Amino acid sequence: MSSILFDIKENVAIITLNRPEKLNAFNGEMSLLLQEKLDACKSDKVRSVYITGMGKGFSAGQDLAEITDAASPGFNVILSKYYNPIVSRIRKLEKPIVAAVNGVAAGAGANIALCCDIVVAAQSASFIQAFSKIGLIPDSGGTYTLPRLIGWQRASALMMLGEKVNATDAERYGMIYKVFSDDEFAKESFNIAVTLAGMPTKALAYTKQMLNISLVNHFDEQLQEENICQQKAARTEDHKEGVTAFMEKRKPLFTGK
Ligand code: LHQ
Repeated sequence: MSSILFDIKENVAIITLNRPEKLNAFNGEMSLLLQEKLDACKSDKVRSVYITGMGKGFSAGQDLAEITDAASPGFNVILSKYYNPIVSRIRKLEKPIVAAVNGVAAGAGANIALCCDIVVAAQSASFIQAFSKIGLIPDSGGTYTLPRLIGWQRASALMMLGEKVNATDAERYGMIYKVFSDDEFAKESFNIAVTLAGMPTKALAYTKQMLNISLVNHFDEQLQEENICQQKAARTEDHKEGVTAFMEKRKPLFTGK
């Protein structure tokens, strides 16, 4: 069985991290497969992406057995070939990505989830910046993403102490968007991805692009970028359809064009 499952339903690409006996910890093969599947999401058939974990965890981050193995490629290769290309693809993909955190998300597993566009969690899920417990620093973009999500102080404490944050607190901190009860989680989280897949795909891609650059731009630069991007959005068929549908008092039918 592959360590990454991939399917497309209702224009949603469903990516399932699939090493449940290891809480979906990543080995090299799995990291490369995830990159491959994220690339497959560029297809026009895909209008949103849903990433979740098989079994009781989302992902426990790096498979620690792999880094202690004599054949381990070393940390430089692990970061530059395995993890950084994953989070970079997630931020650059021109489609909205939902991380549906079904259980524990630790280390790189947490930071991969947190860089997705919408992060939701089951009530029993949790998030751990586990790195300090093994003498490492938060990677996979965690030192960039977490302080921006929850503020410097909370991020600093969580990264240094390596404490587990439950889903309710994660929502309260603004680390994630919403928590669903364990019973409702699969349905409700997938509904978000289906809703996104029926929305104006290009406008969502431009929104994502604007959010990405807002992290580094000054206000005036951002206003200019918004102006340029809004003109691109205005040229899409979905913009025309949205306005026409509003005027005709009917539901819009967006095609992603
Ligand atoms: C695991 C793992 C795991 C292997 C659970 N590996 N087997 C690192 C290095 C290099 C460069 C790049 O960057 C990185 C990025 C990173 O991600 S570093 C951080 C790596 N992750 C961790 O340190 C987390 C380690 N795991 C845990 O602390 C716990 O397992 C958590 C808190 C995630 C879950 O605890 P429990 O719910 O109590 O589950 P468990 O500990 O009993 O785990 C279940 C099984 O999964 C168990 O196997 P077993 O055969 O005993 O049933 C664990 O050994 C295995 N597992 N995480 N990362």
